[in-house]
Amino acid sequence: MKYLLILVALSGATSVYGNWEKCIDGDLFVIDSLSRSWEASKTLCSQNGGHLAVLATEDLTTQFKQFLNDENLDAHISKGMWIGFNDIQQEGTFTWIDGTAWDYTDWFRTQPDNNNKRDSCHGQDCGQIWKWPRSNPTWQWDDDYCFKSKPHVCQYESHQTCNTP
Ligand SMILES: [Ca+2]
Ligand SMILES: [Ca+2]
Repeated sequence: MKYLLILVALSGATSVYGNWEKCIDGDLFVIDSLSRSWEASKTLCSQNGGHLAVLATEDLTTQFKQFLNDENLDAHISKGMWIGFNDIQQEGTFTWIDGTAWDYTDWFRTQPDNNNKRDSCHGQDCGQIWKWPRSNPTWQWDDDYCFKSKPHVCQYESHQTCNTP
């Protein structure tokens, strides 16, 4: 009985928050609006057979932003979503978690700033796609505190959903 109640609670959470899915170039991108730390988001994606989204090219990024706009995600994702890069290893040197070459960037004009007001030891080391200012969403990159809780985007490469004839 207790187990059943947990299931009910979980399904309730799904309807309150929500997921959005889109196939781009054969990969499935899934936005989970439930807030978690960057590390917890990374773990969740890999547990499900994917990884945090690697938006490593302009073409992919353009298609991904089109998806955000088509789904009107401004209304659901208030501050930003974790994606798959960080500069945890070496401050100022950002890398994609899957080893993809770092040869395209889409930073918001004031970023990355490694703001350290809330973490003087590490500063901001984890990547998000972000809309700022709120009145004119840009959906560009920002470095933020890895401990902060926010939605995230998982990427599932060559996913069956996207490759069924
Ligand atoms: Ca940093
Ligand atoms: Ca920042």
